[in-house]
Amino acid sequence: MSERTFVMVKPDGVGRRLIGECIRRFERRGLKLVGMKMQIISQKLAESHYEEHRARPFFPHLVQFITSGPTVQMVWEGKDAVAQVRKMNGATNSLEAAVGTIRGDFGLSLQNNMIHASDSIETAKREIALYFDQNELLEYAMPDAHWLS
Ligand code: 3AN
Repeated sequence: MSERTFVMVKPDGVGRRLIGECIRRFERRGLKLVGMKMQIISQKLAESHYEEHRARPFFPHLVQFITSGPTVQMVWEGKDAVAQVRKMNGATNSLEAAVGTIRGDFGLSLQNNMIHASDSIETAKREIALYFDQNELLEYAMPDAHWLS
């Protein structure tokens, strides 16, 4: 089923010049980019994004890290997009992420793990709304769509 997922290249991914590498992988997979922006996110936005981790001991570090430099926000659309992207990103802890995944190929730690992606369709809806207005998400046709449904 076609769905949308939210993806963010974190400050380590931007700082290591790997934005293009991430985009290239999602494009080649057959996903469609429907929204993209770049920003240093505010403390308030970071806290909202990681709301579910508020009580965890690593929360302050998580917020400090994600606000420490530029990040890239994207919305990718396609068949089973949420699960596809989670699989392509790899396990949260880069050391456990399979080689061939983004984290498995480039990540060095649990925190500096390059990239974030929504873990369910519900989370994707919440995260997309947190970062994008409706008019920033594009609807357009791709010529290869019939191969990818
Ligand atoms: P994912 O990003 O794979 O969905 P989550 O949502 O469990 O993982 O965690 C959000 C982020 O919090 C992770 N990407 C990682 O940067 C950080 N994190 C998760 N667990 C820990 C931990 N035990 N210690 C430090 N940082 C953590």
